[in-house]
Amino acid sequence: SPVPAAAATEFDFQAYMGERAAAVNRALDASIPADEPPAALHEAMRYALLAGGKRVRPALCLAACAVVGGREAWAMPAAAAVEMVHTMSLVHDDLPCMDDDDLRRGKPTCHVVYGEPIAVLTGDALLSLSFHHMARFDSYPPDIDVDKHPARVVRAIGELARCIGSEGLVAGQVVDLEMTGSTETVPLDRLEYIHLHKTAALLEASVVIGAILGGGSDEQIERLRKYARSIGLLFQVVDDILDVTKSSEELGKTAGKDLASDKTTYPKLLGLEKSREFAEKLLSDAREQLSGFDQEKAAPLLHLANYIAYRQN
Ligand code: GRG
Repeated sequence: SPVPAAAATEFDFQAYMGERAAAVNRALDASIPADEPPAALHEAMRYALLAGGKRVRPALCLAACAVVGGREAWAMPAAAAVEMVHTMSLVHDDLPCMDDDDLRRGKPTCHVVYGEPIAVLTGDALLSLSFHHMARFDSYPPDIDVDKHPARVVRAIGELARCIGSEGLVAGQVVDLEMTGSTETVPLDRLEYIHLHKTAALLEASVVIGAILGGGSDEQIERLRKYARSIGLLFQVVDDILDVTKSSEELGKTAGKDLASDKTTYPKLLGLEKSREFAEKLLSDAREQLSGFDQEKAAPLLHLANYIAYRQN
């Protein structure tokens, strides 16, 4: 293994995530006025954004900033921004014209509570706010390098925009929608395209912009980009595996729901064993990208990868 066992045991991952989530939640809470008009819009934005969620993307952003030697506070506006983008993508994904879901993060979805027009506009406003929040100078602490930081912010904003637009998240959603309702099995390369765009692209942006704002070198940024793409795909492969194993446990059968349903998954295309092997390969690829960094500073990213690989739901 490229990572010493000691680094893997002496790190309190739960405490790490809890502290980051609390700090990010404070930044998100402060970013949207509770009592300014239009009240319905700000209320809906706060409802969607402060509804819980694991805050994995902000944690990745802060950890990437730290691994290249930056202070986490330099990347906090970006960490808040990636959660705003993630949340708006969920709000739009839940709409009746897309996935038509009534529940999200254990609560009624935004359009169920506020109506469809407000839910669409809540997503639009959160997307705009993400860039506004990163661009405004007063989001940053006083110890940023005033000569270098503005250029890093511009680069980070460009990176985020690219990863979520028609080359990234939105592209993944469009191709996924094209596949929905089709009775044909999605080929493996198409399935991978969907996951790399719909899920991995925002994880990639989170990590890359954290590293940019932390002052990472181009080489460090590209290594972290590869790390993020591996864990992004891993996230979905594990999701597919859990879908099968969880539903087979619930049903008390060996054949799970997704092996029988129309949705194309990795277990359906590769079988459960090969899917698990693929997940192991993605995890080891991700860990390998971290091997050149200071191991103590890389511990959060290592544990985030392990968490994505070994989570139970
Ligand atoms: C980004 C401009 C723009 C538009 C959005 C609707 C849409 C276009 C994209 C849908 C993207 C989507 C729903 C991707 C799935 C992402 C995913 C893996 C969600 C689950 O993430 P977790 O487990 O959730 O991190 P929590 O609730 O913990 O944050």
